[in-house]
Amino acid sequence: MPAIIESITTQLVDLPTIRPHRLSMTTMACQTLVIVRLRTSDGIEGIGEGTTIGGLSYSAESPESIKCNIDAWMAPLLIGQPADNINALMARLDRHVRGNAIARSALETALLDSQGKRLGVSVAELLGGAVHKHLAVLWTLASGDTQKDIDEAFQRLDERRHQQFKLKLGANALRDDLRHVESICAALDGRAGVQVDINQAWDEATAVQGIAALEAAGVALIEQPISARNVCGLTRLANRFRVPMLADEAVQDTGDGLTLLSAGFSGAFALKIAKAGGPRGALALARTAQAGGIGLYGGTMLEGTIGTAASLHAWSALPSLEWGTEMFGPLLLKDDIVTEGLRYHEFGVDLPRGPGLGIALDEDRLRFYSRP
Ligand code: MUC
Ligand code: MG
Repeated sequence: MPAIIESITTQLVDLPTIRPHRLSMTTMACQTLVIVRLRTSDGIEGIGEGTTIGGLSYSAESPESIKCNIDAWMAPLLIGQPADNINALMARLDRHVRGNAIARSALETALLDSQGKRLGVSVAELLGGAVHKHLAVLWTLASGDTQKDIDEAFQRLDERRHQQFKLKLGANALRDDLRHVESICAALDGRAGVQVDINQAWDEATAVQGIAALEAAGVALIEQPISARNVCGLTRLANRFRVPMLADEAVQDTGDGLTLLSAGFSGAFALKIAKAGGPRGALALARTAQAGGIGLYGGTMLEGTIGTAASLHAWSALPSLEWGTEMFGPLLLKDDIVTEGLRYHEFGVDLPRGPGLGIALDEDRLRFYSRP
């Protein structure tokens, strides 16, 4: 008799950030996690996380919509079903639910955690096995102040925590953004790599001007300079410059991957479990990219430890991640809701050991940070 899914509950958890995190479309002082707890008839609890950035400023899902749509529409499709066939359960969701990739990802993570615990294996093992146990992790400098960012970078380098840095552009005038990047590149020259993320803030003409200057300053990678919908524009920029373009908002899942490949895009894809509807969808996109000769980057939606661990299990299953990862979400948060956090050291993070995600909730802190 397979175990049956008996209940699925969701909680909104608000965790303060260690400093304001400034992106082109929002400044975050707090991150909201949607925590999913999925209980089955054999007494196992699987946990998952659905997280976005800045309310509705990153995608069409907000923390509140993730919670509401799981509670009202998605959980009822899963409750009463056998818990051990994740392909069948996700196919059932696919039949009845459009969109809502972040909510799906939270549920798929909880199902994988549950099944891993049931079989006594890690999520990475469920996904075929870990090729890597330690993954490189960059840090985003986004305090909004150039000197603070430089000080923060040197601190991270001295701690041997990060040696690649991402800068967030697009909130300021182009001239000011370029001055900011040039100062940081000059300060870090030879000690660390720098890449930038514009989060769609530029039009193509601004991008041509900006990228020429960024390339000259030694920036290694340019993430989503223009609108996610402008696939032809991103392809033109990738063909025009030597510095590679990283598609983020433009590539959610395999469908987008195929569109970019068909348009002739060359560059790299940012994988995120939240964009692809879960770890399995993100790995499917990775395979599409690999088939098209596109490099991979392990992306974050600035998730807490549960979402970050789920991503790490997925990324660990990939033979190569040419551009490393940005799985630093938990380090941006002042506190955590798990008993033991991830281990960051030697410019990267260790894959947590299973069963399941290898992560346990701290009930007291979860209660403290949960919305009433
Ligand atoms: C994004 O757009 O990539 C990832 C790192 C960071 O600082 O913001 C996120 C979102
Ligand atoms: Mg991005």
